[in-house]
Amino acid sequence: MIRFLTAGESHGKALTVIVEGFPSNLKIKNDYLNFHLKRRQAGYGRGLRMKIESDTAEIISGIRFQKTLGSPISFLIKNRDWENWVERMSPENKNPGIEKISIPRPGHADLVGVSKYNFDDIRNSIERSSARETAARVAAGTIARRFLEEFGISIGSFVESIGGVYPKENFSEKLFKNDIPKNFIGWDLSAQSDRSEVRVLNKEHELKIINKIKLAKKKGDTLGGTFYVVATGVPVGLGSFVHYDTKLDADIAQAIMSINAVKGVSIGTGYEAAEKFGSESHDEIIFRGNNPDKSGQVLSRRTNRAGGIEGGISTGLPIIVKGAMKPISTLMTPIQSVDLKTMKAVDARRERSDFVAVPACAVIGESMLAWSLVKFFLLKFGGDSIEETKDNFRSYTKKLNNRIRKNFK
Ligand code: EPS
Repeated sequence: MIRFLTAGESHGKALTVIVEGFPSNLKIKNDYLNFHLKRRQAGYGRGLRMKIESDTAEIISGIRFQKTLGSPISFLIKNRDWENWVERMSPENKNPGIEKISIPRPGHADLVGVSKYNFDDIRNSIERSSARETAARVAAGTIARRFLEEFGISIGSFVESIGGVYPKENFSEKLFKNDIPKNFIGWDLSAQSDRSEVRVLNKEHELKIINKIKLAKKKGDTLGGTFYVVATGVPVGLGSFVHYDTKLDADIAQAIMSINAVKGVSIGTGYEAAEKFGSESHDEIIFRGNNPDKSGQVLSRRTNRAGGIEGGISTGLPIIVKGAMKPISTLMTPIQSVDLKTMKAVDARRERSDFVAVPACAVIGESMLAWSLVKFFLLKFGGDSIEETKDNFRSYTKKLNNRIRKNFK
């Protein structure tokens, strides 16, 4: 079973990650990790912090000569901003005069954090609840992504909307219709969206969104949005219907929902399906005859409204996940809060933050989806070395079609 653990405060010395359970001999280069870490930092609407940080993962263990060893992999991602916080974040208490924060921001973890952990300073809540932690997740998720590539599984994402600004033509419609080019891979989406400042697929849409963000900034306000993460090449049979916690869609939903500020997740047509007739919602099963698809399958679906998962199990079609991120909760024109020192109504506290982080959220979504897929992939195919996993994978996929035919003869 793979697992990862992250540690680190937003303005502490560094973030650390321990990643466990990957087979040996998986090739991975430091540049590849840093490339994906950098993608998470981009996007119009981020705050000044992203000008300070330049995330790179220092490999501490588990990788030798650009290959995994099968032992725990660990990384260190330094917080450059720490230099400005040495005293405020010190593990020692040499300067008791440091100001304590007593005004919680609505929507942030400030108030629930001090309530739960019995803190006398909101700073203690702010630090670990910060989305800075997601840099560590991207490092872990990038190992997962690299692993999936070995099996032809590719992941990409795009932003669908920010502040309610949707595109005229929504690429998700094409995905649901299964009307995508034959050699389309998930990464194609990111290759295109990474060129946009807000990670959308269309220039006109980008301009409209940037104008909306400018308006939010002018008002001292923030915005959220929606994004899609798509994985192609996923074999039939990841996940299971036997238990609530073995369902692939349930695990993916948890993985995406765990990203800071995400309030909604759906798979395939999701909420839209709830408004339709069954005949408009389900995907007709088709037999491809002697014309198997890329994964060698002869049975498929005409459309992909299910988003690549039926009964908690992958169908072999692209996995389509949508996430909804609420607006950032630090507002430069604040809404009302209560000062915990005086218990009087006051404006919420302002502090440096982002105006929009949906583009980054989509990149983190890629890592979380990769993680979830590898979890189920290794449960099914196992292996202590990547070579062993490949043998198991090939033997399953090669025999899949024949098994079905034989069983029903
Ligand atoms: C965050 C607040 C901002 C963001 C931060 C998440 O940080 P700061 O308070 O230092 O300006 O920039 O995100 C990151 C640092 C990051 O790497 O994504 C928050 O309150 O969640």
